[in-house]
Amino acid sequence: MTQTVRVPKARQLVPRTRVIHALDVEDLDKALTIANAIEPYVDSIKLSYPLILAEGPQAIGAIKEAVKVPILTCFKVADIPEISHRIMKATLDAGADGVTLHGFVGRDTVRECIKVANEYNAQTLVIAEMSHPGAEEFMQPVGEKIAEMAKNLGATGIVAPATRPQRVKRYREIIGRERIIAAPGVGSQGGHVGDAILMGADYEIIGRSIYQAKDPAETAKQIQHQLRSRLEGKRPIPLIQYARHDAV
Ligand code: NUP
Repeated sequence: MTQTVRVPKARQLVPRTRVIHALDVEDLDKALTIANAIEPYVDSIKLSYPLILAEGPQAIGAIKEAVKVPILTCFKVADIPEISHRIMKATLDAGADGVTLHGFVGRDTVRECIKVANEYNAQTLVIAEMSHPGAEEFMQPVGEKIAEMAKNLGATGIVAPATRPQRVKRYREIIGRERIIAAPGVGSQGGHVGDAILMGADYEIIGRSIYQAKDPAETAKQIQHQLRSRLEGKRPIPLIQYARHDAV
């Protein structure tokens, strides 16, 4: 008799606070404390190499158990399709609800990653253009093609730089209204709270400004207030309502 494998259903990203917290600490206890404290002010918690290399992949499940928001992993998958397939499966089996992956490796890898993610109902964010200055060197010239590919392959969305809000605007034009844009680079990297969302992003990814703060929960709360007052009277929020995304 064949055994039925139960695939866990992934939690879905819902734009409520419009903030994804990049919880890049290296200690699980600290991560759990911060995750619990900041949960009311974020739509998702994103985990990456700093925590997972220090604490192992079971840290994904541990954080997930402690909160109700979806857990994204940011391993920026960028391998040949066969290995990317295995990375994706291991990540999703560990409890991730969504992942980031690189687009520059080409459509065979991206297609494979999306295929695996879809089996878990998990979200895929394809990195079109990174937020650091060096991304202008090689990534920016191909970013728009990557975004187009991500759209055509049915990715949940893309990652675009909050450090360059005009680029976010351009990416929104390319991917249309039914794909997510998550924009890192707010705070420590110089991006201002709200700029990327006003240019058409759905979420701003914020890490150090929150987890390195003396009081991460209070800081996340203040960021939420700041974001709300910047968006007040401007274009509201659910992603399907992006009828226009001209500059505000
Ligand atoms: O282009 C990217 N830029 C970026 O900073 C793509 C990313 N995934 N990130 C991640 O976002 C980065 O790895 C970190 O987890 C987070 C930004 O954190 P911070 O600069 O707000 O501390």
